[in-house]
Amino acid sequence: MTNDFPEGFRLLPGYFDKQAQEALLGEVRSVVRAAPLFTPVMPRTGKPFSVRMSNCGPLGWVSDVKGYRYQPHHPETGEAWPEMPAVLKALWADVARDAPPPEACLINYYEGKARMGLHQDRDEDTFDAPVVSVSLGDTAVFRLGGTARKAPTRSFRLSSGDVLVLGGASRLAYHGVDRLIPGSSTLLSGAGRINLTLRRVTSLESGT
Ligand code: MD3
Ligand code: FE
Repeated sequence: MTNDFPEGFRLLPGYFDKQAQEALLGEVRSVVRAAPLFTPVMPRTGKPFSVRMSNCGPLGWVSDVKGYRYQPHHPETGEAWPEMPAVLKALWADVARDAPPPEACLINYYEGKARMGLHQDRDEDTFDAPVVSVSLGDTAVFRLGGTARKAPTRSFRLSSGDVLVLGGASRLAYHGVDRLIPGSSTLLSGAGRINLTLRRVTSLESGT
């Protein structure tokens, strides 16, 4: 059936309860104090993203006119990314048991009409490890397709506290965020949504 979830795709609704979401939000706020949100721009065109970003962990994902890449420092402050909070390492250990440790946690901050177009995550040197994502704040209307851009897509909601694990065939699936549902969560002081995406970037064989 074309509309089944791909192999390796796991949605864990409510993985983090309200109290755990509050604690995680505190960790994110302290990361963002040290590594302020920046506005990435599209390679070549310089068109700004509608989502603002930061990172924690040894490597962070950035996008500028030169391209997409992982780097060990913040693009504006030049400082090393803050350490990945223990709770996120524990999440990875729980849901990505067989994979080497995560190297990057991308923090996406959505406000208002922010969205993310359909894309694949393929800036990593290895696709063996899953991608693990955590949603906080307003519910997102999320779109998941197949490994070909033209494959059919399905849409579903990601709510605060939900965890997604994208392993196996789903690791290279096209995906995006169509929109937020304003007022769907009271976790953040204003409206908005935070998504945390944990990734292994280098393969163990190639070293860092
Ligand atoms: C499906 N972020 O940062 S998270 C991204 O909600 C990204 O901010 C979205 O796509 C967000 O690259 C979606 C869920 C997600 C993350 C990675 C995936 C779904 C995925 C990789 C493959 C397939
Ligand atoms: Fe993505």
